[in-house]
Amino acid sequence: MMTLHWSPRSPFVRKVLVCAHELGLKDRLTLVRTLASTKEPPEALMRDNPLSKIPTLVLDDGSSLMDSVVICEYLNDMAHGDLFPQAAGQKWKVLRWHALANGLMDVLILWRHERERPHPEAPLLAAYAKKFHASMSRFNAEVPALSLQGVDIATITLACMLGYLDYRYVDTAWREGYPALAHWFKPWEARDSMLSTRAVDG
Ligand SMILES: N[C@@H](CCC(=O)N[C@@H](CS)C(=O)NCC(=O)O)C(=O)O
Repeated sequence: MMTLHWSPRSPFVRKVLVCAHELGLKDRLTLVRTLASTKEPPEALMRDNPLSKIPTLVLDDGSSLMDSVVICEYLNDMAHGDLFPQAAGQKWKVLRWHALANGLMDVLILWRHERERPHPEAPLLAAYAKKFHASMSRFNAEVPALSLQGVDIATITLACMLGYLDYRYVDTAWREGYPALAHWFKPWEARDSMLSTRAVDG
């Protein structure tokens, strides 16, 4: 059994859970609810991950792995899965899309922190919005190529990023601005792995 520092709201944790689900490993994970407060890093989490970030996976021997993509690759190897294609033609395509989707998730977290501050910095808000729209436009334009991809670390991360928009960024009305991407997301929303890991408050 492996223990995952978990929150129902984190898109990075969701990415790990969706991978585990798709790989048939979800019952091998014990979830511990961990509040990764940025201002008050919890001791219990810091013992397993000095960066105080979730997801963090604690293995049977007490050692731990951090950063969602590392955890996902570990699970993929354990299950002999194919979420990380190795053939050169696929590998760099998938790692690039993963980096874009994951990087956009980072931007969304920073943007949210900024906009919830009592006095947000206008230039920062504008820069986050600019990066958001540029990245979304890029994905929207690449939907024809994305549609040829199956279930892999890139498409899972992109789906979790879009799921996070539906949770925290409803105000962006992203489906109206990026209809091809919205169409791409439809079958993803209906997957068991996505339905059983939806973000909830609490
Ligand atoms: N690069 C990390 C990002 C994880 C991350 O930012 N997690 C957030 C929650 S969504 C967190 O733990 N924040 C607490 C902190 O940074 O203090 C990954 O991919 O796992």
